Amino acid sequence: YRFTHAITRNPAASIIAGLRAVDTGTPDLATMQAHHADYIATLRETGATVIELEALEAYPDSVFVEDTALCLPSGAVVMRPGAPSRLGEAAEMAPHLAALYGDIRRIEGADSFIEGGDILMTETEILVGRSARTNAAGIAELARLTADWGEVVREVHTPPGVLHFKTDCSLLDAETILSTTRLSASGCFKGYRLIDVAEGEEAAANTIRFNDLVLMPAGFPRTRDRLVQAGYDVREIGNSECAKLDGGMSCLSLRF
Ligand code: CIR
Repeated sequence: YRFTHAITRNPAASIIAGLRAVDTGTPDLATMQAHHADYIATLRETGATVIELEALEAYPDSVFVEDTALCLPSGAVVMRPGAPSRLGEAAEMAPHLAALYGDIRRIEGADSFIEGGDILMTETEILVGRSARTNAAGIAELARLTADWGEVVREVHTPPGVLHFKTDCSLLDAETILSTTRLSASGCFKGYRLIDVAEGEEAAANTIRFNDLVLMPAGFPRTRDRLVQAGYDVREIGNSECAKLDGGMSCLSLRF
């Protein structure tokens, strides 16, 4: 949760065609841009360098850069998104990561699918949730690709009907995870200290701990109070437009 860099991508006008599980209305580009600018300014406030990539009109969901790659201490791995319309986004990210990291590795198996939103990195392990976007072959390939970097990959499950594993959880510090109860009930966080989001505020589970701050979506006061009481320096960022596309705080950046 200590980072010197983040990569973001500006939202494209094509965002109105972004994927969504349930249609709750068309996202408004100007509002999304304002929220996105606030998000980037907050990351920068911690002293981190934020690399802002240009909007990609051909990929409506490309603002959600997290799904395209995994940035680890030893190198970066380019993902293979399970959403067909998002497959090309990973290739767009690859050259930027190659420029920053030198060597990069790629998930390549024709049957392997994995999106960054399903991956929660802690200090000791990489948890990857199987979901509609991430399959066992993708997880196994990630484990193979990162074993010589000393990474330990553990396969877990994203709750049914939930887009990504990290839709429902976030790492708050070395031993603490914020989670929905529908996810923590599976027992996958044994050994970690857990903070549950308040009932009815499940959409608050996708936050990011970024250096000294916790960025969380605005509008979830009971969960915010729990985090403040636990001692975290919380910043609320507007997320109304990304939420229409099942996106949140973690989706909007790659952090390393
Ligand atoms: C999608 O369905 O792929 C996008 N509309 C939302 C992606 C959110 N990404 C994330 O949680 N990491």
